[in-house]
Amino acid sequence: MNHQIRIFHTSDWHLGRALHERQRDDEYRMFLDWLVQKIEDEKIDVLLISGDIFDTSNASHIAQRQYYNFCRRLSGTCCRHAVITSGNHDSTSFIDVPSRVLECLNVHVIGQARFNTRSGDPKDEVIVLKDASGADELIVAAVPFLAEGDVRLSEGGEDIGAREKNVTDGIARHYELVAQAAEEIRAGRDIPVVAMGHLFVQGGKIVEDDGVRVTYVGSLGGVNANIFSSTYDYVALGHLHVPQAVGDCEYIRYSGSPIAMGFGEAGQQKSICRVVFNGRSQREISMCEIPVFHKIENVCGDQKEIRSRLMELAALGEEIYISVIYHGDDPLDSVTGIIEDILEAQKNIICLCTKNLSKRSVDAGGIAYIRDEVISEINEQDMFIKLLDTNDVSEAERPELISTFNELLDIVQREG
Ligand SMILES: [Mn+2]
Repeated sequence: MNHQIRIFHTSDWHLGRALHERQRDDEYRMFLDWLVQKIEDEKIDVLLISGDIFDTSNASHIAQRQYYNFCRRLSGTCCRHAVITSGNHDSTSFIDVPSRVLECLNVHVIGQARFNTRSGDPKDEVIVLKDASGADELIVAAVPFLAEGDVRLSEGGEDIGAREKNVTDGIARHYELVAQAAEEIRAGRDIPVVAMGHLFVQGGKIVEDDGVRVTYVGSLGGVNANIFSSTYDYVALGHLHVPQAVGDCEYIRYSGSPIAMGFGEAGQQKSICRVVFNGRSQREISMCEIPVFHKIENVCGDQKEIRSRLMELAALGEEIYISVIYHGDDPLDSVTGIIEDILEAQKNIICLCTKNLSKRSVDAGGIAYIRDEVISEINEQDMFIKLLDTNDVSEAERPELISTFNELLDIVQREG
């Protein structure tokens, strides 16, 4: 008689993240309330969170409180275990430091990779979860985000291509070693092994303005899905914010972020992955849809179209964040005035971003912003690209510069 185990897989919460200058603590609170309730309603046994719990390495007090409160509330539900691994946005030590205390709540965390090319034991990244009677029920290969230094020794004088290959080979080796350790622990028993990961797997879909930060320059193509050995009965991924299976492997999945991270994700159905095992062989994967806790929308068109959509949104009465994208040919001043008059009168519409894509402005040198972008919401990498653009740095020179910049940034962020 097989034992049923019900799993929720989520990732990329980015607690503390703002949409432009707007804090989204209320949305996160509603999401976390919803999740606790959903876990109860669906009698979930295990929750997996595959990285990017926090948006930044020094999370705000509110974000931290939301995290710890959630862990505490979770321990009062039917969910027997949570496994949380870090993503590229998380501080590894911030995730690791409270591990002993969180163990008491049956929340297992892995911030820093537990082994690398020099030291450590792959078994330390394998977590064995027990059922109510104390028997092993699920084996989790809890691999956190792997930084370059976790998977390879640095070698001088290699070009970008060689460096990229060394990183992707190192990641593949890491997953293989954890798979071997998990297989040894399974020892032929009918217990599923689930891998976690926070990385870009080839073929993954991303959209513009979805808040995904490129992790290693050069490895934009990511690792191949075949690095996940047949040991793994499910692979719970984080990093990409669009919910998706990788290639045609239904069991290698990105859960996606629970709320839209930017206007590029407006209207996208967000979800949590639901995985039900009855032994290894019976596996059901389905999506649990997440409601929208705060509407966001891109309002595009010429003056007339924008105006009419704004009036429709005003009539809804519900608070909504919008981004206005103008495509018309009227002089900009008159359009801005009309939009601002409507927004002034309709308090439920909050405009966070406006872009001018009129033919006139594109001819005059590309996208012009009606209002300046807010510096605080441009990430470091984008800022560096802007600097390269401003200085007319050629495409040929860029990879080296970007790579060096990212290396420095990584050092600063790790130490900062
Ligand atoms: Mn993320």
